[in-house]
Amino acid sequence: MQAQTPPLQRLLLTGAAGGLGQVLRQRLRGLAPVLRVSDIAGMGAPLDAQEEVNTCDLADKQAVDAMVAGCDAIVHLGGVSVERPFEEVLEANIKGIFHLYEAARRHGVKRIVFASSNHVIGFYKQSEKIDANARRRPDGYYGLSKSFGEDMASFYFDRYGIETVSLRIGSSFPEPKDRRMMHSWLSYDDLVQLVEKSLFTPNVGHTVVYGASANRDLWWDNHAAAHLGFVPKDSSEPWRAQVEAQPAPAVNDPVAVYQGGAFTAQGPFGDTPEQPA
Ligand code: NAI
Ligand code: 15L
Repeated sequence: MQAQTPPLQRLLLTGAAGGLGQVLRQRLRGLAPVLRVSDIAGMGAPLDAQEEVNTCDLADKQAVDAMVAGCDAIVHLGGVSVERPFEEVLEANIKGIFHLYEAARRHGVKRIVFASSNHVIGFYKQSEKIDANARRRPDGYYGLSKSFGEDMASFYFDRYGIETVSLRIGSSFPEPKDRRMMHSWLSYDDLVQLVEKSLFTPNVGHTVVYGASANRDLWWDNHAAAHLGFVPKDSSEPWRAQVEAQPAPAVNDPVAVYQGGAFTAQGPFGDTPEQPA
């Protein structure tokens, strides 16, 4: 039998004001006696006596240090979550993840669940099936920042023993919105299962796992993360008729060609009034 991970005392959730943060703020309650929720945006009052609310800009090293102090595990969702000019991504995602891991090292955090993204591998074609060992092919500055985050996780495990599960989340929304998401959709219930397994499975080292539900035509093979025991329960199939009633994109449209969809065609920034830096 595998050893159990020690029980958590204080769990930190970053990005708690965002779309997935609002879901996990509710659904991770009870995993630790204290849930500390953090974001640069307002989160309102604590939901209950077990919750601590912390406002923090991930670009501010001292503030991140204070945010992490006293926590023993982190679910890191905070940061820029779409393609944006490099300077914005640099502050929140690249400097931000450095500040987070440095604070984790200083304060003895042993486990991080990092919201990476499918945009780390966005330039693979939709006709390809890949696993976690496939060479990364980021599809923009945002994808590059997530790729950097995965390398940060790998380094901090090798050097300091801090374990991370990097979740290459597909598209986690209440329902799949288009044809691409029929492949990439991750239900909220499956997201919660994945986060819980990522927090409590012993000996994960640095594990990379794709976050998708049990959709019919998956692009991603999770055999390299089988030790997590993630078994998605949902599927995009119930939305197929509704989604396929939408007009189909042209066959050479990036949304129909690449796994990263429209992200592969965004930018450059700063060259035209339509794409300001
Ligand atoms: P979101 O954009 O709704 O939430 C991100 C949160 O990070 C926001 O509340 C924002 O205020 C906060 N944030 C931004 N800059 C910050 C800074 N400098 N300091 C502190 N907080 C800052 O994104 P969503 O959809 O909730 O995604 C959560 C995480 O999961 C993100 O890291 C995103 O990249 C990742 N992800 C999400 C996917 C999805 O389908 N929802 C797919 C792949 C990855
Ligand atoms: C992401 O990484 C984004 O954070 C999310 O908003 C979606 O765009 C998702 O990828 C996706 O690829 O559908």
